[in-house]
Amino acid sequence: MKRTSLCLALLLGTCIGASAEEVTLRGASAFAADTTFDRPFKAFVGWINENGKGVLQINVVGGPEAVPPFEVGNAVSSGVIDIANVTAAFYTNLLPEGDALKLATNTIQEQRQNGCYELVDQLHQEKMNVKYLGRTGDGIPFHLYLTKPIETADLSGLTIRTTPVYQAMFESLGGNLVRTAPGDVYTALERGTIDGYGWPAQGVLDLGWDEQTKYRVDPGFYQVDVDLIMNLDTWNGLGDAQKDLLQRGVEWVEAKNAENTKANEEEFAKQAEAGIETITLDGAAREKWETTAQDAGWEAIKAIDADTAAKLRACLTD
Ligand code: 173
Repeated sequence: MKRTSLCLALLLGTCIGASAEEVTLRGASAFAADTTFDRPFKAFVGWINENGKGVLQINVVGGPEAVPPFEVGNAVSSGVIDIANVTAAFYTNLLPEGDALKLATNTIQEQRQNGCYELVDQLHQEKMNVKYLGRTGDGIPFHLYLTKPIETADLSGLTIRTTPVYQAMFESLGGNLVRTAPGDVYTALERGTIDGYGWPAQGVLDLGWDEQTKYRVDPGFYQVDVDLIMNLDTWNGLGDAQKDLLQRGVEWVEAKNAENTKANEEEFAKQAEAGIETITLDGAAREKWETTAQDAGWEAIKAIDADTAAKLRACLTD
């Protein structure tokens, strides 16, 4: 009997590794369904569910309404959720160094070549019991959006919504900062409790924030990291075919990062149509803006762990 089922399994090609049976992972996204930073995850889940029949499926249990964005890291770390779509800025409580991912100037494909992916994966495994699968968002910078104009790289007198992404930079430029999840930005703008917010080049219109936004400050800075992370115990319990499927799915969705430069341009055109004016910092103001972004960003990582900061800088900016 046993031999027959083993042969059958071999014929069907599903008998590799510990978990030959189809596994269903519980997934969650830190970004609201059908908004910019959820779309690559949705595509990834679709790819897995299409190509992983009989091997592995992902059931997305929800977005920020199900798991608050700043809790997603904890949920994956503890195994409440198996796999998630989340930026490292939302789990700095578990992996403060993860904030360096935004400082990458190269692509995830380059990071897979130069060993950076392994380093980032190792940090996730050791510090938060998480397998780092990969990243979307390459090629999308962050910007400051405002309801009041600025003339130079000076944010004093302004209250700005932040996350760890913008914290060090905006603080160095004199801003008053309030940290909120994306879901609280609209109301904060409407009530006038903030004068602006940090957000990537893409997504403002999706969220309806254009109604409350007057200016985008250029240039952008840093690079979005929206990471696919997985509970390490769940990962370790998978068979080779399941791991291979996930890795192929991740690389498939990462290849789409190349579309982001064009998408940024399209988004800027839509922002302009929606009445968002561009404030372009030039000359000394631009220099200060860009230098502060880099210096304050890396100083913050160095203050967490100088050795890790040096290693990450070497491979994220080579
Ligand atoms: O502004 C944010 O909420 C934030 O940190 C972020 C990071 C990556 C993608 C989108 C938003």
